[in-house]
Amino acid sequence: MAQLNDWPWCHWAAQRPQATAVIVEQQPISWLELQRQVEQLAADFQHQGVLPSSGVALCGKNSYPLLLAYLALLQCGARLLPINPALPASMLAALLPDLDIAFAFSPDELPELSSAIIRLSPPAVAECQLQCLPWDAQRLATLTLTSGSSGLPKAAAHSYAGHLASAEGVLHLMDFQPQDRWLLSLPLFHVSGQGIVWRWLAVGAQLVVRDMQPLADALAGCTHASLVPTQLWRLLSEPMTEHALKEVLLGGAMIPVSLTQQAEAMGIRCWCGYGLTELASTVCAKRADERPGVGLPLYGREIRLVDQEVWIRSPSLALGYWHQGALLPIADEQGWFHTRDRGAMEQGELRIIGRLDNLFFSGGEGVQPEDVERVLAAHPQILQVFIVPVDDPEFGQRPAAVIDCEGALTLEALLAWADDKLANFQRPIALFALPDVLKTGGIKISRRRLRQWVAEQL
Ligand code: 4YB
Repeated sequence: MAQLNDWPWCHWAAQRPQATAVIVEQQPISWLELQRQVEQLAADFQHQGVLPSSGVALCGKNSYPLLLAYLALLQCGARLLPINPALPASMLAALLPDLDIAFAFSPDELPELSSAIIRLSPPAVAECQLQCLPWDAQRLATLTLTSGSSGLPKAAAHSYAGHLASAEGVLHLMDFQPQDRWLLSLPLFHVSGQGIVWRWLAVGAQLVVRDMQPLADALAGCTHASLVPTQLWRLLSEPMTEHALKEVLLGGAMIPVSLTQQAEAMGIRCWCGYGLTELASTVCAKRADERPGVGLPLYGREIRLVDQEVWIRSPSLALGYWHQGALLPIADEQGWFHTRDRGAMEQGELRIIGRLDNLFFSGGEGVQPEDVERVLAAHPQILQVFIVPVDDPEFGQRPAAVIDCEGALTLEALLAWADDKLANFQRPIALFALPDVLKTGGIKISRRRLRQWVAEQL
């Protein structure tokens, strides 16, 4: 990894001006051209009032203009908050005032926002002069929203150094060279998308920005991609001809061994990762094998299990949660972040069992939804499955299943299939098809919203 003493795009523009930095659809853009476009946009944002440390929300689906705005706002020294365009206006109204957001920008359309927030306009044609801000790796750069299971999301604040430490850990394990191409396959408003960007910037490699539908086409010519398990399931179910794909980094949810085995059989090297927003993406990872774990901590990270809870210490840990102009502490006094994930060391590696907060009790028995999901996910028709508790006068709570599946599947058929695989208290009492309203463009389905939706169906 290069030692960066300048904005990464300026560093690579000086080192390798004509090398390809980005491929937009099929169109290559050199580092020199990228630097010119980023600086012009940064100057334009400055002209509209963005100052170092201004809070700026950046809203949109992945696109080249969104990537340019991400880099340009960094170069302004802004405190940048990427947001999911599908977030409801009511949530933004509740969230943004506490995050001290003064400006908002979207290359597409901005959602409804308070009138106190200044909307940045698309770049004007006239060129403005850039006020150069020196690169300082320790500067607070981004706020990334967590997908908290309850209440409002929290905003994990990372410096450039934190993002680069995250990149460095992954790059110690995976082979990613300047001539390689990583598809921007996950959203920039999620830490997994930003992880791709920072690995690209750390190496000076090529980033591919494309329409993601269908994924098999988007992957043409790409050597690397980050995928959540459902994306890889869908990809494997589409006809795929020749591909350049060398390595796929998986994460975000439990990764079935059967999935990586199928992908490996097609010549795709799979890496199983475990990452979190607060840690700027990947913490543990391993090359996929026959075991369900996520390997060991990457270079620079430490993990501990305390009463089954995973604790992490890492230079990629956020500086804190941003709230009303201050950073709230994120770690304990020794620097450990308590993840609320339940884990175990098995056969020399970490296995994630589930979220401590998801555990519920049914007739006195503890149900860890992820345990049941792991079993049901092996059903050949099921792409994705969630177990949520529903209130029950006799048992307190009982499990219901929500599935994303191919073809029709009844509860009876599922229970017959799972007959010898689940304990009685784990058997779902109801089955629902995952509704589109809950697929909100993020990489994850919110369990809180799932629970609410299921309660409404009963
Ligand atoms: C898991 C899990 C696992 C997370 N098993 N539960 O660059 C990457 O590392 C990447 C590549 C592909 C897809 C996603 C990623 C990520 O960054 C994922 C980061 C993430 O999901 N952050 S999060 O804040 O939204 O959620 C974190 C939680 O997700 C963890 O606390 C776990 O509960 C769960 N999780 N990886 C089982 N392999």
